[in-house]
Amino acid sequence: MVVLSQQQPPLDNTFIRTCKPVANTLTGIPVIDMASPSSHARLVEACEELGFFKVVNHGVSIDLMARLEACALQFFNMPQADKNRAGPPSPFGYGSKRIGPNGDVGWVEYLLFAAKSASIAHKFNSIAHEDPDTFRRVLEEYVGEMRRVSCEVLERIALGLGLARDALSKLVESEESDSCFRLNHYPPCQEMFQALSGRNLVGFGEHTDPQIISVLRSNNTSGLQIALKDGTWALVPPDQHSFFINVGDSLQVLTNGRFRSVKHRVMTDSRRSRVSMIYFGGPALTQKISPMDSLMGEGEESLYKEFTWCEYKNSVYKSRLADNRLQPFEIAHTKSAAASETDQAVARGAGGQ
Ligand SMILES: O=C(O)CCC(=O)C(=O)O
Repeated sequence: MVVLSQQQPPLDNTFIRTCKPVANTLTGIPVIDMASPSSHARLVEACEELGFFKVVNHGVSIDLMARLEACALQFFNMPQADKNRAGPPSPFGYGSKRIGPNGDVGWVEYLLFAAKSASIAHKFNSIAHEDPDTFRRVLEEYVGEMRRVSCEVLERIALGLGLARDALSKLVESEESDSCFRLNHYPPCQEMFQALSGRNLVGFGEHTDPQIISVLRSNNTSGLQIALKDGTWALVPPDQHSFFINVGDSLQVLTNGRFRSVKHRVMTDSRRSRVSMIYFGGPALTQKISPMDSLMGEGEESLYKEFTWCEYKNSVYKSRLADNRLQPFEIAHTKSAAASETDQAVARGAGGQ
């Protein structure tokens, strides 16, 4: 009798990154009701504490979200060779498992677009789809809505900070704004379940978003996690009718570190595919980014050197996802002589000398 081996074929682990499962579910996510005019202070608090919040009553039609998700799935369900025609993502287009040019990998495939009509139309010349015109129209409509939502959120944040209403939104609203849009698909990983030995498969590794603000919507499959202030990870329960907003690195710099650019990552669900759509609101390439004078307290020192968005983008492009990408722009402050003399005196006092 011939006994067939029950062993699974070895996994090609080039694209496999795993993590310990996280038990902590984020409860008490700040929920901002866009229909209520009194959300400014809560928004500022959410940006300071978590760098992350949820937006409801945003005015975006659920039907539009569902139509874009359906178009995206039609694309991702096509044969690999057809999808590859829209790649590589250099930087825009279709990508699979490789994220960026520096060796980051994840269990994800994606379509990345510049958030401008002309650029979207151009990209659609290489996108194979059963109804490319509908896909393009729905995508453009959705991206327009994301620009509106991100500007409305930024207006409220600005008011909450005591700035002019358009002080932040104008950076994203400008014709030259360098925003982009990403459709991610995380196929389920059921066939690998055993080989993962209880660990989670990384879909998108930990990172912060470099832009000003990101507006994320996913289907009802879980997977998103954010890092809390103490460095621990928390699961974000999905909500397909709402948007999750991330503070990006540029907004952290504009507020001189008062707001927190939130570190996040995505784990693959073993049974259900996750589809997410993210609008990354970025400024114009020539826009200078540095802490805003009007937000600096008396005597407060800038924590960052000034850079243009183009300089920061180029620097990010050379880094790995998990790097602290603001680090090359941080200013190390030594305490003033007077302050350190006071410290020394306090220390002497504490030592009883
Ligand atoms: O898929 C998600 O929910 C988040 C993905 C993400 O962080 C990204 O595309 O930058």
